[in-house]
Amino acid sequence: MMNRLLIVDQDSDLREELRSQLRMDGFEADGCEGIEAAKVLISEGNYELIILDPTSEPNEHHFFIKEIKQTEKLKWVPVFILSQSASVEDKLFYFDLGVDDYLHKPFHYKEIKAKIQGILSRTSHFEEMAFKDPLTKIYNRRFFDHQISVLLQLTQRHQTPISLAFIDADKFKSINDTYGHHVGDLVLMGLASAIRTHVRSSDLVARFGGEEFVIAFPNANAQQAAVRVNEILNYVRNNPIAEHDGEQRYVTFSSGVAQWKPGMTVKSWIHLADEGVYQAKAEGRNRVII
Ligand code: GH3
Ligand code: MG
Ligand code: MG
Ligand code: MG
Repeated sequence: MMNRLLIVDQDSDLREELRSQLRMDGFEADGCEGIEAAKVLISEGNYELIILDPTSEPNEHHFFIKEIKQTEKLKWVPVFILSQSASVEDKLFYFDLGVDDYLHKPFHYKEIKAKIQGILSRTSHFEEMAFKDPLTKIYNRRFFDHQISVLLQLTQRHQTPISLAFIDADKFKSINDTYGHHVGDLVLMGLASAIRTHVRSSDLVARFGGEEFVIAFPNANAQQAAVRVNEILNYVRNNPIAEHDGEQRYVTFSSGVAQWKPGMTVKSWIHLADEGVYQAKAEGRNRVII
């Protein structure tokens, strides 16, 4: 996957030159002249790094950087200053604001490229540590809690539906008790990967805890989401998702699906989906309830 960068610089020649060099190195970059355009791009895009030259409007840029660092959705996005000033005071000032790196003009392309690669690899290492579940390699609850509010904001802005599926593996304790915890782990890994391969990249999948997973389906009403969850259930029901000692293991799950409705909190929304899980368990498991 290519990395998406945003270059905010008044100098359009430099911007275009840098964009085309970065593109040849596999970094996809957008460019714009000033803060107003940057705000529009940021609200619609998902940038992994923002490169800024603050020299033309220093005060506006200070505010802008503070705003980025205080916004829940953006505070983890690294900010790289590309300045016309080589003064140590300026550098320290920006590092104090929370920027991640600083380079002054004129610069060598190889140097900015090396710094960008360093930032992005530290970011991805950090994200892996903070937001991924080590067993299943999918997002953890912390990431889900963060990202679900971002998705809800988008939903409200675009007035599109969004649905949530809560998934709880059936009789998981007996898998552990019968075959051992290690096999239970393999089944969880297989279930997570089956879920992930059946959803779209715009859907949000996370391990909520233990043998429980959640999927948020943007742009789907409850019926549409339930169809998708049933596809996953059909798959895991009919295909072995783990193998050990030459034996194949299957699993089923119970799921509740709930569409977000105005006025709901994330908590009440999850609770509604979880009620579907209870009902599915009560009705015999291995099913999806809206
Ligand atoms: P139900 O169909 O009612 O959901 O039954 P269940 O056995 O799945 O439900 P219960 O909540 O009683 O048990 C969940 C089990 O999942 C218990 C716990 O040991 C197991 N589990 C949770 N996390 C892990 C894990 O990371 N690895 C393994 N192997 N087991 C886990
Ligand atoms: Mg459970
Ligand atoms: Mg349970
Ligand atoms: Mg269970």
